Amino acid sequence: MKLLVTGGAGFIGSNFIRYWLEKYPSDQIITLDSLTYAGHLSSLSDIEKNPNYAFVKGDITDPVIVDELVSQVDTIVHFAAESHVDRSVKDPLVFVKTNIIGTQTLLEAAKKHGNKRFHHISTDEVFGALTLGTDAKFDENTPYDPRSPYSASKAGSDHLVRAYFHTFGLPITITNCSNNFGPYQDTEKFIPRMITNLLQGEKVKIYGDGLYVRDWLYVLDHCSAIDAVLKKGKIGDTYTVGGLTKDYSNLDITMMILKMMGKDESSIEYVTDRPGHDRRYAVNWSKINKELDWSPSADFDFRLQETITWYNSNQSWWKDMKITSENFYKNK
Ligand code: NAD
Ligand code: TDX
Repeated sequence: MKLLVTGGAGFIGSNFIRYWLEKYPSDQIITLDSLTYAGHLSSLSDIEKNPNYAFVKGDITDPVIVDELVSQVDTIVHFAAESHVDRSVKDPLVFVKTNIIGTQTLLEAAKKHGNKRFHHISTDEVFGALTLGTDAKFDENTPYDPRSPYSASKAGSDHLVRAYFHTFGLPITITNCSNNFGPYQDTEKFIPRMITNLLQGEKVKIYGDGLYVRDWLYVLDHCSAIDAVLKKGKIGDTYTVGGLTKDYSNLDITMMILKMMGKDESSIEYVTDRPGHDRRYAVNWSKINKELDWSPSADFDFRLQETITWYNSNQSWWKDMKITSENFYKNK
């Protein structure tokens, strides 16, 4: 296969490229990434000399570069996005540009060049929020109810991807997954922010009462889910992907990390809540489990400990970005 991976210098994209080239070493990957604040070439430094890998710096909203690259591949795996909810509260416009116009630019090129296979990476946040203390979960039939500029722009991109399937017969699939964690995640996100704060002797910052619930998916499990959908997924279909079977609040996760890092509750600082903060996400992943035989590979606690070890051993990877992310939080 020859793949165009958008957003390959980001968290999940870089993990996906590494996963794919290890598993399918004769496949070829071109990645298109504009290297925003969230794009880090250092996440791909072990891959840059691989003859089956090429990096192109460019924007997914640029039809010229997108057209040229799409013409060279058979499959597009679309990760590139503005992905941080807090940033979407501060500056929604760039989310509309990248997430909606960028996706449409890619879809148009895929259509023009003979209906190329298109896999779109999306989020469970398009489904809105669930009530705390219930067993309700998001699945493929949950109505859309996005509540932040980020999730609204991702919802818009999902609708466009489905529209190109119904209107033009573009061979698409979509995955809507939960919160990823693991190596190479930017320190602006919850789990790496907590770990790196503690490694630097700082307190962790908990929004509001800390009783918000997310479903946590180990990033390489997400990559294997995308692999299953690309190889065996039904064209036109959506798959919801999650990692947990029970609820953990942000505070529960904080307590686990504090314990694993030999700290206690005195390292917690409660800070102002996020506006419009979604209370609870939970994902029913039984469709991808039954139809494509996918499931998460290990327990959450095991992967969390591995992630802490990775951040401890790779401080040079995150030291500079930590300054950028904490500056963002100071000025938001
Ligand atoms: P990220 O923010 O770490 O990386 C995004 C990458 O896209 C960066 O390398 C950035 O430079 C690039 N990019 C941004 N705008 C671009 C543009 N206009 N043109 C070209 N490149 C551009 O994001 P991530 O966490 O790796 O998320 C990847 C995808 O997965 C996104 O579509 C996101 O919505 C989705 N997703 C993420 C999570 C999560 O927990 N991280 C969960 C569900 C879905
Ligand atoms: O310092 C913090 N303190 C805190 O309490 C940060 C950074 C976050 N939080 C809370 C907010 C959320 O309840 O932790 C939870 C997770 O926050 P984020 O890491 O910002 O993730 P979230 O907003 O849930 O969105 C993530 O998962 C779904 C990704 O950033 C999205 O791209 C993805 O679609």
